[in-house]
Amino acid sequence: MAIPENLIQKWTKIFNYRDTDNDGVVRETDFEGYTRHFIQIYGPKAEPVLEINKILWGTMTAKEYKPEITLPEFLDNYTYLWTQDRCGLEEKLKRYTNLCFDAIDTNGDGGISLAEYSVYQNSFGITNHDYIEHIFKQIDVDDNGVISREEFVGEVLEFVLSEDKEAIPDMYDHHKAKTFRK
Ligand SMILES: [Ca+2]
Ligand SMILES: [Ca+2]
Ligand SMILES: [Ca+2]
Repeated sequence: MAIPENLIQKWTKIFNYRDTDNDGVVRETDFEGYTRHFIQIYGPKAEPVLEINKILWGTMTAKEYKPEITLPEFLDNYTYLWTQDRCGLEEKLKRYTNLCFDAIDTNGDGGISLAEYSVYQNSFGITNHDYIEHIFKQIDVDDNGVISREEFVGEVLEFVLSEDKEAIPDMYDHHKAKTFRK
């Protein structure tokens, strides 16, 4: 089954977003470091994310366990999952995004404000406020100034799994994160 070109482009962005040192390889240790950093920012509330991230690593390497993967391997694995086990992949991503939502919503009011979303982006070195606001506004589908759980989980899943060209194209775009201006 041929994979739509725009899905391949989005998955490539996800890989590059994870390959923070740009050497063409994502390692499980990088992945864990990223999650530990998340826990440092958000405390015990974020600890379940470490567990689900281990499961997600299993997803990224799909067919057999590997401590590191390259872009072609990653695309191959996601192609396999997208065609053979899309429901399983969707289920894991849903658990992951729900746990992330709980952590990012630091005041626990059930919504992510722009300030809370900025803390989240800043914690991964993304400090371009124009970019952060640009993505925030697109995830806030009903435009009420707050990202609800449904909006957050829905938009991330749409980015990863949907062929829909309307899915937020800049969400995991490291280049745009640096260069985007209003
Ligand atoms: Ca790397
Ligand atoms: Ca909140
Ligand atoms: Ca909203």
